[in-house]
Amino acid sequence: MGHSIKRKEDPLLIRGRGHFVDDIKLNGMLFLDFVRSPYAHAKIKSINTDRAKALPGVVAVITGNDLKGLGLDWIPTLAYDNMMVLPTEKVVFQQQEVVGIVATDRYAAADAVTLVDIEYEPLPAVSDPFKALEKDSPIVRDDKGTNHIFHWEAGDRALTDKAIADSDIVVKQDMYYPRIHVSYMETCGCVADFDPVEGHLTLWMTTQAPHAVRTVAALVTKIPENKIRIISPDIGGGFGGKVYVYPGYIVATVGSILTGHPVKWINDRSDDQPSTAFGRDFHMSGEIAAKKDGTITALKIKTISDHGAFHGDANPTKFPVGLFSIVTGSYDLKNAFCEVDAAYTNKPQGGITYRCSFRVTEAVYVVERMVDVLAHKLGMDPAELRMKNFIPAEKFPYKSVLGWTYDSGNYSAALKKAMERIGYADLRKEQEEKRKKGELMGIGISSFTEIVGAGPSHDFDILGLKMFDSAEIRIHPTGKVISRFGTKSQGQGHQTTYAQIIAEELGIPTEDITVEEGDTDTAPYGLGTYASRSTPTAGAAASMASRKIRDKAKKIAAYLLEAREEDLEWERGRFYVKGSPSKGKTIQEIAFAAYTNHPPGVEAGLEAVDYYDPPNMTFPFGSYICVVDIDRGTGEAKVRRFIAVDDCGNIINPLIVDGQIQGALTMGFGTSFLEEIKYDEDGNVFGGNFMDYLIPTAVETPKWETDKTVTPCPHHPLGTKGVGESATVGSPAAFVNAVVDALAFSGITHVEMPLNPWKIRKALEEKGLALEN
Ligand code: MCN
Ligand code: CUM
Repeated sequence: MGHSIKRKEDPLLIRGRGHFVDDIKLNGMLFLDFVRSPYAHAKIKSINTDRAKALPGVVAVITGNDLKGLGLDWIPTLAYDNMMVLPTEKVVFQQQEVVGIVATDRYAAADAVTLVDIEYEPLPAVSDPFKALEKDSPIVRDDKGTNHIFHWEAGDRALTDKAIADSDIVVKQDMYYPRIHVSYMETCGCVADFDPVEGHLTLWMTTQAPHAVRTVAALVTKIPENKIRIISPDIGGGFGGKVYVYPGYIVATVGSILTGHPVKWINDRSDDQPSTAFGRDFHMSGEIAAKKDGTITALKIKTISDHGAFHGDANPTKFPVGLFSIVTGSYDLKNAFCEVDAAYTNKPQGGITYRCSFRVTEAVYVVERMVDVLAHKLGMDPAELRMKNFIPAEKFPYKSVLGWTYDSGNYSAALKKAMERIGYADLRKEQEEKRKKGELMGIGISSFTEIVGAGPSHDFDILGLKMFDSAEIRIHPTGKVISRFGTKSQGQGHQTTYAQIIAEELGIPTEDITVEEGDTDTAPYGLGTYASRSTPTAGAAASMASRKIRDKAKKIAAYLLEAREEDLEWERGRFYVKGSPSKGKTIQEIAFAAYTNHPPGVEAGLEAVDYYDPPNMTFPFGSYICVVDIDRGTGEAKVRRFIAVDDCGNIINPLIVDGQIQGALTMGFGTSFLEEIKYDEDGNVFGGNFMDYLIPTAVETPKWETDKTVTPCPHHPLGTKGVGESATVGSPAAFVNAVVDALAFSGITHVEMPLNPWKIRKALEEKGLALEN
């Protein structure tokens, strides 16, 4: 632990020897493609599949009515809603799957897609959640009769209103967190193979949560759970988008059942981007109040959340908006209130994806932006305002006014370190001088607090499945280890870091430890990888299972050494007799004895399973500082420097953590400057493919500087906290704060993401700051 060993998974991947879903080729395998809706909202008057069926190579054509016969035209989502698999009466978003075509090859399937004749009657669509919540809005979901999904609130409204009324200064700011797509390298897909003789389904699929999917599949299809095997092979990025269940998985399965052949479905990019789950789409109105000296007295946030046509979040909390109530962030606030109203619109489902920690992204963005808006209003340095209001290090464990118990933290230390690294005081002087010369530069801070690691099972479940996670460790006679986990890496490096945890606990070299995940037939039950929960849950389980093995190993060692257990001492990889260090047995010798010479009364073998239910979430944090220079001609904001100081407690592998942070910063950068999916009034999608959805490449991406502080987690067996999402959660506020900081002197209080040159140029023009060509 603590060593930057290279990732064990990489040699295979970089030599093209990975095993992704599309690498699976089975005898007689057929291919599935979809006819998709050109309309955002339309009645289906008729579907004629004759011409498609007549095309050579077409084996089956599957419509909503076919699924209805099987009770599969609608299925439950992970958020207690239902979603259409294929429509029978109307379509509810553009690019929705309408008819599935199963053919002998991909090309025949794609050709047949163009031969299905569907008569639509367009209906008025609603793509704006504010309009969706108005009385006369078109209704997206006839089964619900309303576009209002839920109202949720946290905190004391009356006390917060009173604190706001009693304060010296109040500032308000509206802000929109745009709809974005994770744009993983590998699109969603599966291979479904139903064996009619055994009544057994094998489903290779791009899912982050194979066990949960299997249980839900068993309940929905009535195929017994032991006859469903879900395998998540290598996954080319999930980022939350592969927790959701998509029609392709179900129609491929039905296709295999109907045809008796394996069926493969792989989304094209331009199918995937506009139809799979998006992230964010949160319209927030913030209000922050303070005393003249900068003491923050209250925070109030009102939000309209756009969920698209189905509420499908894989949200493991009892709160419909995930962990948004972490919105008081790093600050010691006495009064806070937040409320969210969620709307159905004619868009695909989503909200909780894109390294979001379940709405923590939105919460961090709004509080970190509000603090900056307040600082500018007060004429106070944003760093000073933060330092003044941080939860002091000595107050941990800290109970927030909205109900979370933060495990540990030292926020001022992280911010101080970031300020020193970037030379904050000098930058402020430079900014002043540049402004005199008419040059625009800005400095943006974000001091975020994350909440990850779901979770304590009393508060966290998915459809009743409790949020623990698991590790199973088997040591074989020669001391080599096979370990299996209920989580599923999509690129996070679990094969390496779990091996490091076991190596730390048992002293077995990492190269002797195999880590397996993602096969429900072999791995112990677990809830999967998302919410940066793997290290806090399954990582902890690896520790606990190792310790169980150590306890048994001690018994065997005592027997071998003819000593009492109490007289044995553990050093990495070895028990020895207290006082005579040369008299000892290595873990490998003990493993061999466990199968060849185990003590009477002790079971043979050396293995253990642990299901770890964490006592609390983990609360990683950090302080990021961004410096931008703005071109008054083009409106381009260029990131000159960006320093990220992260604290995720004790670190298992610094190289992997740094990779996680750099990747997540790049995604935060994309969110802030480039990416956005938009819809026009009729629900036509813009940004549904890589022609007009911009993601950062190596060319645009700034050079990241990273650093850390270490505040161990008090309740995790290794003192670690999660980290996978921290930088996506924390960084957008730093980018936007930097751009607004450059412009604030002119009275600009906010510019919406993505901060493209066009938007910044427009803001400059409004204030007479734009240079003419
Ligand atoms: N780690 C560590 N020391 C710590 C904390 C973490 O060495 N103190 C290591 C872990 O052991 C693990 C990695 O860092 O190898 C991430 O761990 P963790 O924070 O526990 O997050 P998860 O493994 O649960 O990954 C989920 C998280 C989420 S929710 C999204 S979204 C995301 C992310 O990870 N998706 C990713 N990072 C991603 N990285 C890649 N390459 N691909 C994705 O799809
Ligand atoms: Cu919110 S994206 Mo991750 O939790 O898989």
